[in-house]
Amino acid sequence: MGCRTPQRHLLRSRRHERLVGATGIEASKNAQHGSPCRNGRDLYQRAHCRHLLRPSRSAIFTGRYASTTGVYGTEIYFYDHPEYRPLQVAFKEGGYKVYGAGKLFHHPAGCADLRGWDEFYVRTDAQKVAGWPMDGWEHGAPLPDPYPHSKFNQINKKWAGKPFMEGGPIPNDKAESITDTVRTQWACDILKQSHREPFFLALGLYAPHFPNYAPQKFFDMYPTESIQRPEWNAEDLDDLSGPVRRKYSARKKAIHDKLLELGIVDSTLQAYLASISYADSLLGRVLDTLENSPHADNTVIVFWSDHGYGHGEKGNWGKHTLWQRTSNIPFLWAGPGIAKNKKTEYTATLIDMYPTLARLCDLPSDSEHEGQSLHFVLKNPTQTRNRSVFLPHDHPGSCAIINGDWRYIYYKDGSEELYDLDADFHEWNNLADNAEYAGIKKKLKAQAPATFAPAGTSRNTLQMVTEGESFHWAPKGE
Ligand SMILES: [Ca+2]
Repeated sequence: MGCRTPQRHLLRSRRHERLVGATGIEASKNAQHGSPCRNGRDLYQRAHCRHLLRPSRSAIFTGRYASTTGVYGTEIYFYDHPEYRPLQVAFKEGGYKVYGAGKLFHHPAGCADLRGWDEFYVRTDAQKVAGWPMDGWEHGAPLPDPYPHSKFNQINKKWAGKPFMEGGPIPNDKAESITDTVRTQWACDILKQSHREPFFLALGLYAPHFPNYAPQKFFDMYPTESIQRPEWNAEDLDDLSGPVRRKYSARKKAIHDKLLELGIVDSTLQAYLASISYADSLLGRVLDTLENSPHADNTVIVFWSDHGYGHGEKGNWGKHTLWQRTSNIPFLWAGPGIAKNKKTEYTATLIDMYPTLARLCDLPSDSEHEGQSLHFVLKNPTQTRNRSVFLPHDHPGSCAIINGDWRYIYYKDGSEELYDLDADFHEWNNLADNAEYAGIKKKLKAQAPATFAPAGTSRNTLQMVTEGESFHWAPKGE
């Protein structure tokens, strides 16, 4: 490590990649069962991706960073920026039939961008007149017994169905009634059809995500006594700035320490792993259906997650941070013109998906996209170039800049962090104050957006207005 010059650091290989980047923990059972890099089917191009958080769905569908759209949280891009052409509309205008189902957008009512879809599936007609919520566990979906299932929530006298830290098994005989299964089967039925026109099919699985409910058989794959916990460093927060240290010390006390006290760390991890394997089984169902369909040889597949997840690292359980555990995701491609059984070291981001699909599927171009088409690296994974990508925080002015193994974080209060993930995969050693890396820090910071768009219109100032099977947003009181 010591022999490298700072100049070389900005483009170098990453040696500590893991199989399933989103988990934050090694999910070895998944590989046996059929992970996103499925057994016997490792035909994906794999790219690192380090982007996102809540606004990632808006970023995917608009091809723009939060610093441009103003969607740092739960703002609605199609309210503030109706002029943006979302991905599904680009497919529609490109001559495709367009189908969608599941958690593609933020899941509460009023967040689905209904433009462009020939069919957007929800399970009940009641959802269509209620603003198209894409909840996974409402409207009659099976729930675990007891409910809530997690001790964390059972002792919470204010439990109101909020799913944070919740998880548990669903009886196997109800597996086909779980929302993700129902939506997957709908997508498979679309794939089985003969299509006279080209088609775009998007399926958003809720799992893995709190509540981590999944069929019992997937829990059985991960006995709690065999759970491998992530590596935690008790002194990890010590080298962070005061505000960041205080925030995550408080969060650790409220959540991480409570899980340890209740003795439910392993069962919480078990539920997460079970949900991953459940989602993986549904992915397998889609791939099997596609392979047995007339569309097997001329379909581009992209598999992604909109965020990763922390499991006690830096005291954090969840997302909403600028650290790599919450933004490192699986990003896998397959199809005509894409190299098979390869991975790449290229630094990619989810906003690359839209321009990549536009290139591969001959869609109308959009010069305002801030990502770039990955077609060249999908064809030849060794064609990496020096590149920085940007990860927004949940407010303007704070962000992470990622380039290869380097991650530079700055907060709007002036706090800084710098990590070398090649030497320090866990991001335990904050190098921001180390003069040796001042040049690296400066180069990365120069890649940050010059300005941040103000946050978009707050949902608190808007009301959703339903009209038959559609809806729109309007200022409250109008
Ligand atoms: Ca540290």
